[in-house]
Amino acid sequence: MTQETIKVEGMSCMHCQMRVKKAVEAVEGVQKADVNLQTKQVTVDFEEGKENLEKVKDAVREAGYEPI
Ligand SMILES: [Cu+2]
Repeated sequence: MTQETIKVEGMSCMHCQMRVKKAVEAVEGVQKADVNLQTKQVTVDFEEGKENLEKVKDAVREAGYEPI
């Protein structure tokens, strides 16, 4: 398992937090996503060999938030 962390702008409440979590966890190769509303950090656990941060960022954008 490989862990990566990105920052996401635009989340303001628990609803946003859940939306981002669900969007990221729907990406192929993602085992788990932890979204921290305070630090704006999204910690993503990938299956070995299936790391794809670009797809994660696309999913975040599609959900209506801004990955940085
Ligand atoms: Cu919200």
